[in-house]
Amino acid sequence: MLTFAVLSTFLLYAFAEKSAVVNLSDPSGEYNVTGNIIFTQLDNGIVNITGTVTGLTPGNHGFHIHNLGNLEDGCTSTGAHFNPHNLTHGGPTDTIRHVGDLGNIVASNEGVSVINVTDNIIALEGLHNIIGRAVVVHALEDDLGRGGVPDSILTGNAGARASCGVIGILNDE
Ligand SMILES: *[C@@H]1O[C@H](CO)[C@@H](O)[C@H](O)[C@H]1NC(C)=O
Ligand SMILES: *[C@@H]1O[C@H](CO)[C@@H](O)[C@H](O)[C@H]1NC(C)=O
Ligand SMILES: *[C@@H]1O[C@H](CO)[C@@H](O)[C@H](O)[C@H]1NC(C)=O
Ligand SMILES: *[C@@H]1O[C@H](CO)[C@@H](O)[C@H](O)[C@H]1NC(C)=O
Ligand SMILES: *[C@@H]1O[C@H](CO)[C@@H](O)[C@H](O)[C@H]1NC(C)=O
Ligand SMILES: [Cu+2]
Ligand SMILES: [Zn+2]
Repeated sequence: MLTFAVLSTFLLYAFAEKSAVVNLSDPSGEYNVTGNIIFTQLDNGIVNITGTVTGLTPGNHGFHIHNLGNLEDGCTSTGAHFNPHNLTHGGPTDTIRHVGDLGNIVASNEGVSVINVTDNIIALEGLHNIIGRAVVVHALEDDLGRGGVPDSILTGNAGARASCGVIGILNDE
C-alpha cells in the first residue's frame, strides 16, 4: 500500500506538465479579435504554444508577450514587450530578441489562426516566466526587427493592439 502511494506520487510528478492559459479579447471593440491559447512547459524546458485566434485579417500578425498583466486601459496598459535582458526587438529564432518576441501568427482567408509552435526562451517559471504578463496580438505583421524603420528594433512595427489577455496558471503541479 505504501509502495503504491509512493509510486503513484512519483508518477504524478513525473508526468504533470506546468501549463498556463490566456483568453484573448479586444477591449477596444475595434478589432473583435478573440482567442484562447495554452502554454505548456515540456520536460526539456521548451514551451509548447497551442490555440486558436479568430476575427483577424488574413496574413501575419505580431504575437508577443508584453510586460504587464494590466488591462485597465485595454491592451495599451500591458506596457512594452517583456524584455528582462534589455535587448532589442527580434524574431523568435534570433539570439538578440526580447523574451516576449514570439514573431507572427498566420491567419487564413477566414481570419482564423491555428497556433501550434514551440519556443525555447519563454518559460513558466524563473526569470523568463510569462505568467501574470499579457499576450498581445497585433493588427499588422511583425517585421522581426528587420523593417528598417525606427519602430522595427522596438516593436517590429506591428501596428495597433488588436487583442490581448492576461496569462494565468492552468496547472502548476
Ligand atoms: C473568454 O472570456 C470571455 C469573457 O471575457 C468568455 O465569454 C469566454 O467564454 C472565455 N473563453 C474561454 C475559452 O475561456
Ligand atoms: C465579432 O466576431 C464574431 C465571430 O468571430 C461575430 O459573430 C460578431 O458578429 C463580431 N462582432 C462584431 C461587432 O464585429
Ligand atoms: C504541443 O501540443 C499539441 C496539442 O496538444 C500537440 O499536438 C503537439 O504535439 C505538442 N508539441 C510538442 C512539441 O509537444
Ligand atoms: C537598456 O539599453 C539601452 C540601450 O540599448 C540603454 O540606453 C538603457 O539605459 C538600458 N536600460 C537599462 C535599465 O539597463
Ligand atoms: C502540432 O504539430 C505537431 C508537429 O509539429 C503535430 O504532430 C501535431 O499533430 C500538431 N497538433 C495540433 C493540435 O495541430
Ligand atoms: Cu506586441
Ligand atoms: Zn519585441
